[in-house]
Amino acid sequence: MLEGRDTIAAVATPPGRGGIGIVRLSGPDAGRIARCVVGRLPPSHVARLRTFRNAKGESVDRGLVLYKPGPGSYTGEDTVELQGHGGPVVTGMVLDCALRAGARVARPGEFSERAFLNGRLDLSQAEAVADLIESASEQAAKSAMRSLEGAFAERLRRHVDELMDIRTYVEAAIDFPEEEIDFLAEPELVHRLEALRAAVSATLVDARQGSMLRDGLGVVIAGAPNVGKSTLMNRLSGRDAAIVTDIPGTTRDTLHESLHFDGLPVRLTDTAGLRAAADEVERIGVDRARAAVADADAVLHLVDDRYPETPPDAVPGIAPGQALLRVHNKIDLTGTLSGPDGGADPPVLRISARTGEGLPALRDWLKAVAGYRPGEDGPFIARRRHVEALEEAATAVERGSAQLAESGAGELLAEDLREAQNALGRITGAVSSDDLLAQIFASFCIGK
Ligand SMILES: Nc1nc2c(ncn2[C@@H]2O[C@H](COP(=O)(O)OP(=O)(O)O)[C@@H](O)[C@H]2O)c(=O)[nH]1
Ligand SMILES: [Mg+2]
Repeated sequence: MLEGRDTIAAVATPPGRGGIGIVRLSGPDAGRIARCVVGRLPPSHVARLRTFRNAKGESVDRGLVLYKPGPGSYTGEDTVELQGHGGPVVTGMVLDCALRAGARVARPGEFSERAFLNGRLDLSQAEAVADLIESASEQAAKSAMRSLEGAFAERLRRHVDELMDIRTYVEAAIDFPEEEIDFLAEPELVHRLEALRAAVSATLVDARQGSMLRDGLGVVIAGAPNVGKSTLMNRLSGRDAAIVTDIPGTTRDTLHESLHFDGLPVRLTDTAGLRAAADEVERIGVDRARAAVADADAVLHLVDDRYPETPPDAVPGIAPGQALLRVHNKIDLTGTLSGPDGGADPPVLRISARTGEGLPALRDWLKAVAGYRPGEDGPFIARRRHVEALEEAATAVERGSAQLAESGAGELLAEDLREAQNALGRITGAVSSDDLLAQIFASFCIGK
């Protein structure tokens, strides 16, 4: 346990009126401070009714007191919960009693930060606490719970164990080159590296799904004026979010809608038509469209099916690796059948935003891009930073293996393995910086 910490206090229930209001204390002085407020403390983990009193001995509230001495508490420190009546004034007065008795107001996420620093949770689990609280769908909540229970942490631990094992072997082989056998040439090593790469990649696939559940898929509708972008936006979101007219240049700003496809959260953006803008406002709109495209996970490039002979322009702002679908709209006017154009690159889909024809296929394509497996909850919740770290780890292992295969370069392999381990360590918090921790815990709520 970490020494020299002060004792923190916060209202842990949401602001406003409710059945109960909980003031939570954590730190070496939690027991003493609580005794100032409630008199005698109940035994560990047993709730007892007490009157809460201020420094003058006046009763402020009455409720249950729960005392959990460290290290067997959420934070790993001595903690006390004062469960009084849920009103902003009364909980404020109880908190004040605790502060006057020597506690300090907790920062957002400080309880969870202490849980992490005291080794009660790894960083991925601490983040899962916040993700559980913030989850916007049942799937996301279930996945966050599995992360909190350690499903993600356990996988990472296995990767790190295997990495350390291989590293030890490789470093020993480098240090004792005079041995008869070339240990680096052993096929066993190649197999282990391949198995590790495959395992990390599998975790990466699951992490992408988990991060998609948390952050959703960013989808941008782009294309020339009047092709039906806003009509499609309204169709997919099921409401008249965007103004639709037959006047080119109607949409001058980017519009956002949040929706779900089968539990997959989607952030949909409608953009101003991409063309040489007629005025200043439209020019800004086109710039924003370009920026939205650059940020997107998937881009729907809409074209009018009546003019298929015009070769569609490239979408400005799109990067090589981005998922792009060319969508021919208004097939109700051309009589073309809906559906995909097999083998085209980028893939082509024919729809009518007006009649809704072809939209199920469009949704399916987006789900496929997200790697979304409907009905499956995903084994754990994850964040973008986790996905990036896993990508880094997988790449480092792959690069190391390649260098070994090409030139028997043990030193380079060892360096790559070290890099992979560091990347994974950033997820669990084994490797962390104060900045990273501050950034993560600042997004938590007060009292958690
Ligand atoms: N017939 C037909 N008209 C459509 C379709 N989608 C959009 N439109 C019409 O095309 C015009 C331009 O649509 P709008 O959504 O504003 O296009 P945007 O400029 O790309 O946003 C409007 O008159 C729409 O009613 C479609 O699938 N079929
Ligand atoms: Mg529009």
